[in-house]
Amino acid sequence: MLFSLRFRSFALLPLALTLLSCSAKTSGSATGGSSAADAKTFMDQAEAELNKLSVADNRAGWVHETYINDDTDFLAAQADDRLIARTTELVKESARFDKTELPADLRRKFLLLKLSTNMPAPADPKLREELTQLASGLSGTYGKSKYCPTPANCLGQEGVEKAMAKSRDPKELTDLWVGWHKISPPMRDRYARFVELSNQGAGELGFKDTGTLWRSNYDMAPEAFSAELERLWSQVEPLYKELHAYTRTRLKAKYGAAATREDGMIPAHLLGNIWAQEWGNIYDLVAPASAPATYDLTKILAARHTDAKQMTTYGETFFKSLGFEPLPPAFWTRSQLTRPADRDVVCHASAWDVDGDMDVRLKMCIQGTGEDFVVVHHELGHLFYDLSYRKQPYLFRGAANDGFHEAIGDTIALSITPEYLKTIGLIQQVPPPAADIPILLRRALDKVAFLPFGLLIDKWRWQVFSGEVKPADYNTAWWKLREKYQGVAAPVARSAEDFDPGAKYHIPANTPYARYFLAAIYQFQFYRAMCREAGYTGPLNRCSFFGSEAAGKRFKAMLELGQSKPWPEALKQMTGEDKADANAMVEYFAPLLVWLKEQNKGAATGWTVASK
Ligand code: X8Z
Ligand code: ZN
Repeated sequence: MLFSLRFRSFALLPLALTLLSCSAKTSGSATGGSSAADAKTFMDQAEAELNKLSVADNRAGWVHETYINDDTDFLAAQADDRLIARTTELVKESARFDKTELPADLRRKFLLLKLSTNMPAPADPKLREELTQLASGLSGTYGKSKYCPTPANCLGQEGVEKAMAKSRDPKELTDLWVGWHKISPPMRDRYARFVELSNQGAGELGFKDTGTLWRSNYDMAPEAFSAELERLWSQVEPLYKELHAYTRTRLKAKYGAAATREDGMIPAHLLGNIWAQEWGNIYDLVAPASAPATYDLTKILAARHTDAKQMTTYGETFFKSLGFEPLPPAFWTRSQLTRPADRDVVCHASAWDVDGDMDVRLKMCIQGTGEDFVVVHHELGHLFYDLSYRKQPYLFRGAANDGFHEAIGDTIALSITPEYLKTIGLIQQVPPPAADIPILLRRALDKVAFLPFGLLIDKWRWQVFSGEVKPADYNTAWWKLREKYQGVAAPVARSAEDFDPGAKYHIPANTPYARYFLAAIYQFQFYRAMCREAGYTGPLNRCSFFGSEAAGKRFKAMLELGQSKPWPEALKQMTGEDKADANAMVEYFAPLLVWLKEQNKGAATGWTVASK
C-alpha cells in the first residue's frame, strides 16, 4: 500500500502509469474523439473511476498496515494492481489529447494523471503483479521486523528508537544499531528486482527511470529540481557544519575513544536515533553547561499521564485555534493511535485520507514522548491539508508539491514555544530569554541535523534507479553519501552483504524522501509568513501563532488550493515569495549560529571522507 493511494497523504502519491495493454476494458469515455469537450468528458469519467479504485486501495492498504499477514499482503497488492492497471490504461488513452488545446486547469489534470505514480509498473500484467506483490511484501517485511536483544525481549522500530534515544552505553548502542540493521539484508534482492520492474514501467511511460519520474513532479524540469535542492543545501550547509563540530566535541567529552575518529566523522550510533537523522534525543549530552534549565516535555507528559488521545487532542486544538473545523468523529473511531498488542502493524507514523472526503485517519504507535508530541502535529498537518482540499476534483486533491504536505504540521509545531506550552498549561513558567540558546540548540538538533539526511536518501535512490549504482554497490554507495553529507560513519564494518538503506522505512515503503528535505526548509518560510500575519514582530524563534485566525485564514487559503496550481503560486499566496528560500531557517537559527561559532573557536570543523 505504499504507492497507490492518491489520497494517502503522507507518503505516497502514487500509482503507476504504464501502458497496460492487457485489459480489455476501456473507460466509458473512450469515444475516440479528441476535442476539448471530449477531453473534459474523458477526464471527468477518469477521475470518478480512479476515485473509486483509490478508496478501495486505501481501505485494503489500511487493513494491511494495521494487521500484517499473508492475506492482507495479498489483498493490498491486488488493490494496488487494480488501481495501477487502470491508471496506466487511462494515461495511455489520454495521449490522444496531447495536441488538443485545453484550458489550463484541464491540461494540468492530464499532466498530474501522468505523474500520479511513485511506482510506475510494466505493461505486462505478470510483471505488474510481481511488482505490486514485491512492494506490498517489502512493506510488510519492514513492518514485521524486530530486533530481539533477548528471546523474551523483541523490539519493533519504535522500541529500538526508544532504546537508542535513552541509552548512553556505547556497547548497548552498537548492539541496538547492528541488531536493527539485520532486518534489511533479506530485502536486498527483492528491492533490486523492484527497482528493475519499476524502471521498466517508467521507461514505458517515456521517463528515463523512476527517479526521473519522481523529479518531474515539481512544476519544473527534473534537472532544475536537482539544482534547486543543491541551492537550498548550500544555504544551510554552513549551519550544519557548525552544529556537527560542536556535537562532535561534546560526544568526545562524554564517550572518549568511542566517539573519536581520525577523519572527524561522528559514529552513527551515538546520536540518539537509529539513522542519526535527528539528534534531539541527545540534547542532555550537548546542553550548554551554564544555561538556565528549560523543560523536558517527555517528563512533563509522563508526569501528567497524557495518553495518546490527549496528545492528539492537543494537536487538534491548535488547528481549531486557527479557525479549522474539528476532526470528523470517524477520525476518533477509525484511527490507530497506539500499537495493538496482538498483531503486527506498520508502526511508522502515517496519515490517511481514505475516501478523499471526511474519512481521515492517523496510524501511529504513540508512546507519549515529547518527540511523539511533535509527530502528532506533523501527522495532523497532513489530515487538515486533506480536509482543506477535499472539495477539489480528484486530481487536484494533493499538496502543491509533496514537500508542502510534509511541511504543514511542522509549521504548526514550530509554534510549540515555551509561551505556548504555558498557555495550554503544560509548563508553569516561561524560561528567561537566556534560555533561548538551549531551546534553539534543542530544536537545531532535530531540524538542522536532519537536512543532510533528508537530502541524501533520494540522492542514493536516484543513483539506484538510474543504474549508476548496481545492487552489489548499494551499501557502499549509501555510506559514501552518509559520510559525505552527514559526516557520520557506520559504527562497525559494513559489507556488500548488508543493505543498510533497507533499515529505513521509506526505502522498503518506496516513499520518496526529497519531500522531507524540502519540508524542513519550507516550514520556516511558512512559519515566518504566519508570524507576520499574526502581527508578531519579535525574534522569530519566540513566535507562536496559536489562536491567530488571521494566520489561519492565510494558511487555509493555501491548503484549499490543493494541487490545482503550480507550487510557486501556492507559496506566493501564502508567503508573498515565489521561491523556496532557506533564509527563513537561517534567520530563525541566527543567534545559535553565532553561539556555535563561539563554541567551535579554535577547533576544526568538517571531516574527511575516505576516497573509495
Ligand atoms: O516519515 C515521516 C513522518 C510520516 S510522513 C513520520 N517523517 C520522516 C521520517 O520519519 O524519516 C517525518 C520526518 C522525516
Ligand atoms: Zn509526513
